[in-house]
Amino acid sequence: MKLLKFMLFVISLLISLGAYAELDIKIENAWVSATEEGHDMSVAYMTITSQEDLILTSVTSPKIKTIEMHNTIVEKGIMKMRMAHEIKIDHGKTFKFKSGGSHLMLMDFKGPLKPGQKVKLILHFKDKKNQSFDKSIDAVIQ
Ligand SMILES: [Cu+2]
Repeated sequence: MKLLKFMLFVISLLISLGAYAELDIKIENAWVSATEEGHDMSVAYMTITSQEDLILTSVTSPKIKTIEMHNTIVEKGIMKMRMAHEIKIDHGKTFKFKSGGSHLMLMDFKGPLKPGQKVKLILHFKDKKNQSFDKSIDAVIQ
């Protein structure tokens, strides 16, 4: 009986540790700009908060063929977009993909992105130990 109780305790501890690990990274306010029929380019925004330093290496989606990470820079007074091969997420800070700043460009997709529907986005990260992991989210089209 004591052994059983101990095992249950270990199991509950493992479950709570798992839940804690899940909470280390928060992805919030993910949304995709709606498009009309015939258009195959859009943009996605979100905020990412992590308790660990991370590198976002890419973003993919089953529905969207190409997703690029872009930074916006100003060169001689002109706003330009530059593709980023990775984006650093510093621990304890909130990183924002936002209008006029870093953003995700969605390209090569079929059909309109209708307001109210969702697009599954998979964020691919690397941690400090160079270990890869993914995080799936549903971005709302609006
Ligand atoms: Cu762009």
